[in-house]
Amino acid sequence: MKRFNILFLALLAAACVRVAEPAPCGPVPSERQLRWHDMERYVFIHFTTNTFTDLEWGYGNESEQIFNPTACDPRQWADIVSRAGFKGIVLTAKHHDGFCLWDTKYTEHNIMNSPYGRDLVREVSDACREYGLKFGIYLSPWDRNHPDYGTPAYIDYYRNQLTELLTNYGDIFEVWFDGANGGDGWYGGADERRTIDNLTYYDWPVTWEIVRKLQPGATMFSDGGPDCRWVGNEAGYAGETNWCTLNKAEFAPGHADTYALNHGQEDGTDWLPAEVDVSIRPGWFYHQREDGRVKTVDQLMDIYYKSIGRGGNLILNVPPDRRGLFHPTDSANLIEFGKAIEKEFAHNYAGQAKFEASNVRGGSRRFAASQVADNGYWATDDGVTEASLTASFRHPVTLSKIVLQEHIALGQRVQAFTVEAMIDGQWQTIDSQTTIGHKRILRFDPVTTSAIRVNITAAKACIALDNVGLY
Ligand code: FUL
Repeated sequence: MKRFNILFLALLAAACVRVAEPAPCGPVPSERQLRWHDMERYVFIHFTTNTFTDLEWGYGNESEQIFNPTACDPRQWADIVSRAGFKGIVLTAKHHDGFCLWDTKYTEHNIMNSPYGRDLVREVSDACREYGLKFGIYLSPWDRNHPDYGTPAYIDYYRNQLTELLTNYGDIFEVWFDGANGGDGWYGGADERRTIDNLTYYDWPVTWEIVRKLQPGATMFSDGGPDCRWVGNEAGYAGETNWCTLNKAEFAPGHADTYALNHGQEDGTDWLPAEVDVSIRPGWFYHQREDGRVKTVDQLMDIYYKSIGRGGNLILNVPPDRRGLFHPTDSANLIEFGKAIEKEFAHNYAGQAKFEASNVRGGSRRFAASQVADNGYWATDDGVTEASLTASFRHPVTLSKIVLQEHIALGQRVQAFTVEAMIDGQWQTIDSQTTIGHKRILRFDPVTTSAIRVNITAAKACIALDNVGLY
């Protein structure tokens, strides 16, 4: 008996010796960025005088009197957004026309002087909290209304506005810095041309410090980060190859190499993942003429797979109409989109599979999917950059989607992989891809199979996968 106890304890002790975690590979995400990755999808809301003038880029000479939504209800927006399973809202507190949706003390060109007369940033942030959503702001650097735009005085004005927004409306999860400045186009009510140098005028590092100080949890978006990057298009897709790393120093708001933004840079110096911004309508603002052109659930699902399914986050724009409500078609499609995502990922067959790997870091080759090896994820021994993970089923299952996630807390590693299915006793390749990152979803024609094999065929360092989902 005694002997048995000793043996048992020895075995237990051996089991408890933690296998050393893999060393980080290249740049790794900050805690803030990891939280951001987990948000995956949120809604953008474009609303300003443009909604009433039918423009996409207001000139800046609009009267405050035209901003007059008759039934504005941010609680309706938040209700629909949360019912669709989105995690937050980013509101255009000020678009390029310069009209401010909050009670700012720095300009009269604001909502308090409109017939609406209430602080909409306050109302939206309150509604977000009520519906369990995070709240973020967009503050356009380009301002076609402000008389000082183009001079250093405007930068002070911009920073003062930012300070108001970051101080008075609770926690902000994201601050969106748009790179658009209209080239050397017409700069507003004053009918003047004012050219700025995108690279030097805004002196971004100083502005970013304000965000860090006032809202340390907020992620900052721009063409060059510092926390997440533009994906290089407004059509709703990340590159099939999508690295979360980028040479940050080569990018700045308004200074974009769209190919690199779309694909990332494999050996980039910084963790700078892609955010995919796209509108549910052709325009960013509501136009009645586009009521028949709201993206369908199928189109939205396609965007889902090409954004979140390629390791990016999705910020989907849903613009309120002139009443200040989501249009019924937008609302219905958004909710159905949320339901479609839930339905497609309702049953994960990984739970009933037996997993086996060709290499497991410091240990046995067999493990449960739920506790993928020692550290809660599947990792291979140092130097092992090619390995296979096989999920076998007692009875064949029909699958059409595979979700893979890397343990990105330690960096992004996988450069190439294939997926095979055992069909009628033969392995058949069903897809061959490159990067994984935060999440990779592969869609394929349904296969009835008794086993699935994921072969990592190239990686920058040993493999570390967090999750395998089979649907
Ligand atoms: C662009 C802007 O010019 C559009 O109006 C919109 O705000 C989009 C999200 O970003 O750069």
